Amino acid sequence: MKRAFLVTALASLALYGCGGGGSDGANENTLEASQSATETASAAGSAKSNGISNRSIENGSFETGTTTGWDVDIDKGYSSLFQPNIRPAGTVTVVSSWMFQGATRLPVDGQYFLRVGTGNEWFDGQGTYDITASQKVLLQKGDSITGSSFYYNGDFAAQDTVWVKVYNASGKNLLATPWIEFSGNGNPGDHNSVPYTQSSDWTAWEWTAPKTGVYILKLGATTFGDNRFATYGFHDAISVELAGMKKKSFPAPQRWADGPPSRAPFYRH
Ligand SMILES: [Ca+2]
Repeated sequence: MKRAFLVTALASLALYGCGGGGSDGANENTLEASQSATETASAAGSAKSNGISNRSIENGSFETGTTTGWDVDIDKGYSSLFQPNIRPAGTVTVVSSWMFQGATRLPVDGQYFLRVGTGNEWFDGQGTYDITASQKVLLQKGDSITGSSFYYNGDFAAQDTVWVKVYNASGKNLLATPWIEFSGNGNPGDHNSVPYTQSSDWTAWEWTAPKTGVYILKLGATTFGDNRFATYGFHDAISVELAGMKKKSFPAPQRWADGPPSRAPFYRH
């Protein structure tokens, strides 16, 4: 346990500062199906043109080797132990592999994938912090966003969640959680079959737009409390399948017997 912590702590230090500011661009846009793509792009204001007008995800496989196309937003917390005291709560990083316990996960598409993780920051207090990579996307009714994700359970306490969530255009209303996992050590009732220091397999997920409009896809991590022992979510091959042009669907592996939990049960260090 101590060694694992040192490794993740060093990784955290090495990656410190890799994040970045940014915002979700909270423009309220309500679209009607009759609007043209041009009107839609205009209404989207500060959002990226390609993500809005083309019914597609920009850099959804992260093959630029960067987070181009994604808005990175990392909450900050206060640590009386470290300098500077005000520190990013986690990291958003493009990687080419993930090694754990002698095993390696590689991309499901191309050479790169995204890692969104909590930190080893020893925050004071009992705050909640989000680390996210977001992208606005125009979808017509019946279009689907698909992708693959896995996670590394890096905290023996259930203080971290990693997830894929879909919000409305303002970012205020959560519409769906296509994928979520959380840290912990197999506490009774949490259905968590991935033990501490292990990783899940790549899992395919999908969400279909119920109506035409602009949506925000967020790939995120949330941590609560001291923000020690980092947990990571990994994401790749994110794209839009246009309505009426869908590939043959395949059943995603069933991780949760009773469906994904709405939130993790929190246990403190
Ligand atoms: Ca990729």
